[in-house]
Amino acid sequence: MLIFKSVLPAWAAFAFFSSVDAILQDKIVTITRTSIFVTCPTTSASSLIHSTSVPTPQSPSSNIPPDISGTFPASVRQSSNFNSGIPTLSIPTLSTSELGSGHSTVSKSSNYCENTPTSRQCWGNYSIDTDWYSTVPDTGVTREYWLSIENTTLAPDGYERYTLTFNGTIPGPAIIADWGDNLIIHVVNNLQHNGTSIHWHGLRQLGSSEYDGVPGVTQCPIAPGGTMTYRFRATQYGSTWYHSHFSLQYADGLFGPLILNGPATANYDEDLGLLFLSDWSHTSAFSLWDSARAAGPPSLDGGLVNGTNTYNCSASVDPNCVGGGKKFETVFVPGKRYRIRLINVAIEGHFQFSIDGHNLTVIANDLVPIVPYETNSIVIGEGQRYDLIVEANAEPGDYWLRSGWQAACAANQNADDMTGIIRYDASSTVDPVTTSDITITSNCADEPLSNLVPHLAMNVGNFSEVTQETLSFVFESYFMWTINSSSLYMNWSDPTTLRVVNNQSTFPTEYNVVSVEQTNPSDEWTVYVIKDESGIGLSHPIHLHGHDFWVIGQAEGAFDLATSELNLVNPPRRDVASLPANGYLAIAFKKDNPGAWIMHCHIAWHASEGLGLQFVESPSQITMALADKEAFEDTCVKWDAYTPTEIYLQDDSGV
Ligand SMILES: [Cu+2]
Repeated sequence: MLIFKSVLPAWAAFAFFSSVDAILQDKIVTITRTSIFVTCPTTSASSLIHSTSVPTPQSPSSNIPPDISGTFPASVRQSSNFNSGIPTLSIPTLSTSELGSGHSTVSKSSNYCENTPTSRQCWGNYSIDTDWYSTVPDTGVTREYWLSIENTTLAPDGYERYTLTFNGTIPGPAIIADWGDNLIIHVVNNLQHNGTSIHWHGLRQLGSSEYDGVPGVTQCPIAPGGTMTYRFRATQYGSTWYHSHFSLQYADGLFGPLILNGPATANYDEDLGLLFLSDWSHTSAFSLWDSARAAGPPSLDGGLVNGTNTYNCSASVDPNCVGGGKKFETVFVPGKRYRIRLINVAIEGHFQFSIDGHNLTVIANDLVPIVPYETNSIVIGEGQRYDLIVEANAEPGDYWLRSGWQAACAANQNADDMTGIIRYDASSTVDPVTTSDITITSNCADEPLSNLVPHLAMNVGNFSEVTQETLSFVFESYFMWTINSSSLYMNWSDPTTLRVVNNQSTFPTEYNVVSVEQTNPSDEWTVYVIKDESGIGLSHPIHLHGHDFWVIGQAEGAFDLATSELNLVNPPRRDVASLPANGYLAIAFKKDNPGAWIMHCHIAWHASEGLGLQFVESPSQITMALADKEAFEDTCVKWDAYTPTEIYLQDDSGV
């Protein structure tokens, strides 16, 4: 269903670029593609949406190394102890051997409660009421995954093009873990002429900031042919994704689902996994980059729903328009309640998602469970997630599922065709005839803040000042966004984190470093207001790494510290929120996670155009275990050894 055939067994040369310094796609790397996953068989998400792209979990005893000859050193191939080298987090835990659902070795507390379709608020000895910022189940489970980054010719919508993939598919394979598990993820860069770096979106990386995956911030890129092993703990739960944070790579297909099982604020019968909404181009994002930054982002060719769609090739003489694309489809059983983990991974585009004839119950925003609310459509910006419950309570039939492209936010050439199909009869093959009564809004805003009420109520604590940052732009030979007059540009060879652990306290201006120093460990917060004074008239989905932030203000118009209203009482809490056009976004976060954390716009073009800054938080407390530091430095040594032979030089912010 979702694995696309690799159309060309051997590669032809592609010529995408007009300038010699652009980053170009790699030549084919011959790989016998076998995706191997080694997990404990405990996950409760059925991930039906990914059923054909997720290999059957293997037991640890069948720890088969990936079939990529020579890629993994013997020590990795033969490792049977997945706990070795895992960072130890100073998080209080309630017990030393507790798990969520499906485990038999749990020491059960008097509050023990099984997570079932009628008790989704339960999670063993924990629950939806547990404060996950301070308490994490000690599952004792480590899950190990291998991701191979490859360039592959695919035709996701029936138009064949060069793509970048994890293990050959778009989206990549699902990484699934339980709340509290340790994760070890080996990333192999099988590209020949590009570095890479993988980010685990929304994860707090408490005590493991060096595995946040941002090139130039938390690591050097992984050189071609190289491997990097990311090690961190799932201290949160919910729906998120992993993606390349290297330049524009995720726009060419480098993204995949990351599901962390845990409790929920409403009951459901079946977990359908991540549902990816995206726009999609028929050429590489890198081939569009020069014109995008010189003349503005292009109108892309169409969109995908979970990596698939149909593009009309009937009248085309373009040899790449091969046809054969498919609509995303899933089948509902009448009366069942389905959990859909919705995500927007567009390069540039907002969606107003809906399913004809069905209501949506919203139970989480990003990695934060919320008080459930019901709606007939939901607005979702780039990088955001909403967990939805959909009850199969309509008259049995075929129904359109609509991404709901918001044309006022960005242009697209097939905006009305970003659809999938919900069927009640698996044997049906007809297109639905249903219509939508949704009016697509034009303001590119987030869901109303009043709808997004965190279930675990938390107020903003002590802060001493409100820092204001100004978003604007400069246009020299091309367009660059600026924050406080500086456009972000990261030196891939000189990552912030390495500077910090080597006790360097100064940073280049273009690193856009904002210092955050914790002086009172008990309860100290920082408040930032980003004001759009660019006059461009676009809203920006602002994403912060390393923290959930409290959305304390979000409005059009000028910010005035004396008169603008800031809500400090259980405001929405998440990791991406919209900065309204010509308006402001005010956020607060607790100074509780030492690290170098980038905050950037999640419109891919804008991040490449320098719309970002980085918080260097409590640098004296950023520590790295010796093995992690050695691995860090090894990645940099290999990157530095590669760069003299680099063909495609950095020509954007780097992130
Ligand atoms: Cu932006």
